[in-house]
Amino acid sequence: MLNATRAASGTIIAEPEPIDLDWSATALVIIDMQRDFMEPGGFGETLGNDVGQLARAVLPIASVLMAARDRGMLVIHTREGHLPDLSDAPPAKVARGAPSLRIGDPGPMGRILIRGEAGHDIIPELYPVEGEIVIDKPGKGAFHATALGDILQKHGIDNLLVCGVTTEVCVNTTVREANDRGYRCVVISDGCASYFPEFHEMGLKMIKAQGGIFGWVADSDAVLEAMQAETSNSNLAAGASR
Ligand code: C5J
Repeated sequence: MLNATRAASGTIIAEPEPIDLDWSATALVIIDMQRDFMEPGGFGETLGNDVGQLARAVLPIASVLMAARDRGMLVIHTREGHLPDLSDAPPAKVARGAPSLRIGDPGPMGRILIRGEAGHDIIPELYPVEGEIVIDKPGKGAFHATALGDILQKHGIDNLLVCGVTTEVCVNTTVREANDRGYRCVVISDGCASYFPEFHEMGLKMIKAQGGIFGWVADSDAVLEAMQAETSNSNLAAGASR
């Protein structure tokens, strides 16, 4: 249940402390909600993971995504993956671990973690709509070898609401990259998930520890409350000036 009084000015009730954002300079970044990580037969499962652990993030992300679309916020989806010839895949990444299938091998959803294959695409529940930006990234961080920085700068973005999978890998790496570039990141706790629940918890703690060394953490309800409060304030201000 949302409580608009708790976030009367559009401030997000976050940890380690509330954060007041300029919402016109805020984007929603959804990290790697791809079939390859979320569904059986993809990259995540070939590494030996229980992909069912990630499903809990879908509904919270969907609710924030809907609110972001309603208010015309910049929405960016990312996808981790590689070119079909693997020219952008470091051999050290392809060779790592002992997966049942390696990056580029044929699997039930097409070649594992390869752009254009069914497994590489975003899950239907969160599929991008026209106008939303999709960043294809070869690394764990969304800034490495992509145009994300230029796109954010072009749109005048200073703040990022970040969610997706997995908390301790691509979400954490992206938040650290963004923090070093001067962005304020609010990580949506229930909009992230890991194959390892304890890594999810620690991944969030690492972000908000030491006074928010990499960013802020808030749940989806707190983000929605703040969005709703800010919209009400804007509508009131528009009404008063008529
Ligand atoms: C991983 C990701 N875990 N999106 N990728 O390899 O977190």
